[in-house]
Amino acid sequence: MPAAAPTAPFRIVHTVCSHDCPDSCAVLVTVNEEGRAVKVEGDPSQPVTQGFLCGKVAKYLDRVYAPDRILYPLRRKPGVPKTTLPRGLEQEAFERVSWDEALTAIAARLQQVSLEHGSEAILPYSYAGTIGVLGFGSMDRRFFHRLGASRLDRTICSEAGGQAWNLVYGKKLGTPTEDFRLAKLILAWGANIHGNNVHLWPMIEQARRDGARLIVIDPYRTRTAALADWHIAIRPGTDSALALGLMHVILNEGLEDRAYIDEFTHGFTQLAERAREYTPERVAAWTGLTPTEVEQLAREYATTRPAALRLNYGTQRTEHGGATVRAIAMLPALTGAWKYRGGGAVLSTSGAFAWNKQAVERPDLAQASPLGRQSRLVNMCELGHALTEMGARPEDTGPAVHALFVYNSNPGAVAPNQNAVRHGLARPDLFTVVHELFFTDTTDYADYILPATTFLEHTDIQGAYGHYFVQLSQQAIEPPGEARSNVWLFSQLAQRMGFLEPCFRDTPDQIIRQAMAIDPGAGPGAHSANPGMEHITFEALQEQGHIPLAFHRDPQAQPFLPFTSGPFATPSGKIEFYSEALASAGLDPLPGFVPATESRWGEAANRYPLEFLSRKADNYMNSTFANLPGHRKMESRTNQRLEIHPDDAHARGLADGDPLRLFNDRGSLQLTALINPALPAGVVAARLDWAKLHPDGSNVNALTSERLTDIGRGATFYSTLVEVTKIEAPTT
Ligand SMILES: Nc1nc2c(c(=O)[nH]1)N[C@H]1C(S)=C(S)[C@@H](COP(=O)(O)OP(=O)(O)OC[C@H]3O[C@@H](n4cnc5c(=O)[nH]c(N)nc54)[C@H](O)[C@@H]3O)O[C@H]1N2
Ligand SMILES: Nc1nc2c(c(=O)[nH]1)N[C@H]1C(S)=C(S)[C@@H](COP(=O)(O)OP(=O)(O)OC[C@H]3O[C@@H](n4cnc5c(=O)[nH]c(N)nc54)[C@H](O)[C@@H]3O)O[C@H]1N2
Ligand code: SF4
Ligand SMILES: [Mo]
Repeated sequence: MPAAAPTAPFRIVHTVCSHDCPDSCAVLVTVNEEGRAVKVEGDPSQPVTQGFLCGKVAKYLDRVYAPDRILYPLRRKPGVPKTTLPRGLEQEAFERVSWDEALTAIAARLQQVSLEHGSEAILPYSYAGTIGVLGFGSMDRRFFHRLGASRLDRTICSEAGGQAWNLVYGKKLGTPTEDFRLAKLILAWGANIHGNNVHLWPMIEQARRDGARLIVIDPYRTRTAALADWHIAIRPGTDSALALGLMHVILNEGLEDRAYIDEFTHGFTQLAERAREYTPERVAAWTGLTPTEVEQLAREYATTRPAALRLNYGTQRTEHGGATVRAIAMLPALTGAWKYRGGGAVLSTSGAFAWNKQAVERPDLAQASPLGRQSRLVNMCELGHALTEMGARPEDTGPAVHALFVYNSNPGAVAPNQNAVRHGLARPDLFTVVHELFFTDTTDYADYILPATTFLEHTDIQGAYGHYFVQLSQQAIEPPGEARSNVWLFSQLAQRMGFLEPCFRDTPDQIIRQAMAIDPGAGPGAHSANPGMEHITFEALQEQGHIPLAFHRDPQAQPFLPFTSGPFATPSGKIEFYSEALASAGLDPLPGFVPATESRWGEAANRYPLEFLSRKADNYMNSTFANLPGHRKMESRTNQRLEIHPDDAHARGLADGDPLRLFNDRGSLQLTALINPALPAGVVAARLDWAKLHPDGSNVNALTSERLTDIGRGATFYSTLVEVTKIEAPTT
């Protein structure tokens, strides 16, 4: 769908960055008369994008036109074993086939697996290669529902925090990003703003020019932490103790907002009783702060107005991440910070977008599948288990996995317990299809590799988890080679499978209208029927690119103050300090601190005494971009380094630059030491990268576990214990 008629030598197309980032930038793509994209820039008219892109997407044409992009469908050559392939030589393990051959063969194999083992033996594996509504989950979901494949529980990122937030507030809404400008105190809690949410930064800068203070709570000294007025280098996984300690001080000193609490919250008495246990002294012992710091932070937070809390997902990648997010999320309800424009909190804004998921994903198609019902759920954090020992646990139901269909994800790099994952991927009897743009840690194990598109090459519609704009991403250029979008792929595959339902022939424009609940029979100019989008038409989006949700249309005249008028979408209709739902699930109805199994207080710390943060790179997107030389250069300071406190390094005879082995029971990894006095003692950190770019072919996820969080069954990347030994020279 071309955006504008190619009359001028150049045309500018409104797209949306579809990478998994809260900012969801409006990206203007300049396309020349040969149809080649020659420039990408942030749209100056989008109030959050404000005309700039992050460092990684500013260089996006390096990705679109990368010489190593996969351009054609490929099939594994007969007899070539499944193993990690040397970079640059991947092509040799595969042979080019036509789309038709590939689709026919894949459909036949899926049918065969379904007949022999049952349709649940097929497992889709996808996450957030694109977060566009269509690309993230539309035709693919229809396809797998109709097929009766196992359903994937997409928990790897935000389920613990998301569910925890919803237990307190009922809906993922928060302070608008633009309103952070008005704050007098900004608390960035487990939030790497420069790295992961850079469009919040100009708002913070403006607030600071007007006298605001920035406090960062993060065990790691991020660029944001280094620029803060106060960096609190808390020990990983102890944030709930700190949040309860703050409550303790706030209540002791009468700094809470009684009127707000009485009107809008549930369970205050029980919470107050719980908070009484968390004296600054006890909290200090767990968190590594001093008691005075706990008191100072509490007073500053409770007495500064407006106080804005940017809680990102860092704290919930820990074993008790659910309780942690609940505890932190309660703070603005205790102090009434929500009442002031520029105050409150934001974890995610995604709850504001009421897409018509039923129409887009068609879960009802499961009835027509061989199972005649919804299939089993497989937790994506347990991929290693699912591929190697399905059936070994009492809770496992259904057959072993015999076919794996990967798209929008690179589990060979990003999934925990990498050695188990790879062991599974290497199974010769496992049929694996990967829809990708590059030869990744996962494509090395594929039977078929299919070429995928970038957001410049397909049409999509997108909300955001960091702002309140609906945006249309128009196709700017033709896909290179034979790259095809997710929607196209699953539509074609459905035809090959003989699925006759008309929804498998829907075009992207039709699915966009379905997502927006625009009556398919209505002509041009018909409005969305989704709450908050009633003023939006498809044509207006084509013209304007981005349109704010109804409540955010005129922020000057009508600022959006979330959680200032009830009832809320919780069982009690109030903000829940105390959760009956958790109590009836046998969980603690109140937030509390419990040390992680893999923490300095755990039994395993005798053997593996160091707490390991396997962090994201500021200039990659999880594993995306790590193959591009320009992006790698921006990460050169910490490439394949283990950051370690001087005391911990000294105890192991390590000097800066020494080669070392990082290990635990699950795996090991060679890195070199980077002495970092800003880390808390006992905490080490290394970055997520492609495994195949490490000398020994493993990345940080060789160390992480499949243990799940307390709430939401999410991933616990940041609750990992390790030990380090010096090695003489790296072996490859
Ligand atoms: N540049 C860049 N941007 C990204 C991504 C990327 O990989 N690179 N990833 C995207 C994705 S998938 C997501 S989900 C979002 C998430 O964005 P964030 O939630 O910000 O994700 P993280 O970087 O995992 O964690 C944020 C910070 O939490 C810190 N942290 C770790 N453990 C703890 C803890 O126990 N307590 C506290 N207080 N802090 C802790 C980490 O050191 C990190 O600096 O960002 C997105 N944006
Ligand atoms: N140790 C450690 N591990 C982590 C994390 C961490 O902080 N530390 N973070 C975790 C988090 S929060 C997340 S969200 C996950 C992220 O896990 P993933 O969602 O798997 O993220 P990426 O590594 O970005 O891989 C996405 C892949 O999708 C491909 N892709 C992009 N667009 C498309 C498309 O349109 N179609 C298809 N078919 N493919 C496309 C990209 O090329 C890329 O290889 O990683 C998790 N893993
Ligand atoms: S990754 Fe985030 S900051 Fe960068 S362009 Fe995309 S949405 Fe914007
Ligand atoms: Mo994520």
